Amino acid sequence: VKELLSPKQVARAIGVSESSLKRWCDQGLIQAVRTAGGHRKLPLCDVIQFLREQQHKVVCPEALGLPVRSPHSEIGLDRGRDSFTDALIEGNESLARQIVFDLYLAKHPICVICDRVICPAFQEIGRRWECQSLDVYRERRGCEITHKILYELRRKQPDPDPTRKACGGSLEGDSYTLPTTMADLVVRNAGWDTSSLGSGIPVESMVQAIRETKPELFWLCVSHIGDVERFVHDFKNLSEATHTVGVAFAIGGRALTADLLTRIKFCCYCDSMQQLESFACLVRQNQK
Ligand code: B12
Repeated sequence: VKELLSPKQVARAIGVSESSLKRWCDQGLIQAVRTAGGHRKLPLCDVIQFLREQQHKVVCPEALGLPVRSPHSEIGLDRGRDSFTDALIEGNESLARQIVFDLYLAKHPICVICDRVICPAFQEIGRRWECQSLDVYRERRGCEITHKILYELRRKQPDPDPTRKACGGSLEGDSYTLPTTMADLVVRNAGWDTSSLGSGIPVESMVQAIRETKPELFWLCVSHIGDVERFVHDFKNLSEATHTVGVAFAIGGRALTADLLTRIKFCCYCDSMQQLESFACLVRQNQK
């Protein structure tokens, strides 16, 4: 169900008069729907799209249910990354959320926020954990916070085309959840109707998911491999299933070494969410 806002709420959020806003609706600059009583209502995802495209300042984000404007609004990606890292380590959920939404409203693509803010924050957390300067609970709490933010960003995306299905996840033994959640969001942002299968899925079940859902695009996240030979074997089954169903098969993740990549068959290897987004856009255009 789409979240709908009144022109008054949106006008307050962006600091313009209600009549200007209604005019923009009538000119088709912002999508509006009419209620049974004839009143205009604006879907939140379309309002956010409009604000990003027009680079419109949001003076009162709380009127849109977004985090209160922070002193971080103009921070840019590099400072955003450092502040986001600190916020995760401190467990400051509202600040972490503010930073991501400020960057998002400042028109940074979601895949760039993932690659240049969220992933480096976790690399830093991993580095500190490795040299024992950070307790593991801080890492786990950081993952929880990030998942909540990614889900919230997902809810703010426009409805995808229901005929373009994409799904993916990680295999048994690989318990990393952030990569597939991120891939889901990034591919969805490229217009696909995505559903992440989650992590740690036995290969037979993943093959079954491909046969039953018949996606056009499938992603496999590979962050951890316990037994390389078993992985190569499982991968072969998966690769055959994607081939039979005719699925564009994208893979990525830190455990895919150059050597391993020569032993497996796939359509596209991506080492970033930006590459995954480009691939998703390309497949969407080519398979119309
Ligand atoms: C969080 C975390 C965990 C959590 C994950 C929780 C969760 N719910 O996801 C848990 C607790 C599961 C965990 C466990 C382990 N971890 Co750990 N973990 C991390 C940490 C801090 C962050 C990883 C993460 O999710 N990053 C976010 C993702 C999205 O970023 P990324 O992996 O960098 O992805 C980039 C690209 O690879 C690409 N990408 C990734 N996946 C995909 C998928 C697709 C389809 C595409 C297109 C692209 C893509 O996009 C991203 C670029 O923007 C890293 C630190 C680090 N440097 O990465 C250590 C780290 C990876 N872990 C490590 C280790 C050792 C482990 C364990 C083996 C520990 C143990 N002894 O049990 C286990 C293995 C678990 C398993 N069997 O799967 C080491 C690995 C060392 C090595 N040489 O390989 C690291 C590097 C920590 C360290 N510095 O030592 N871990």
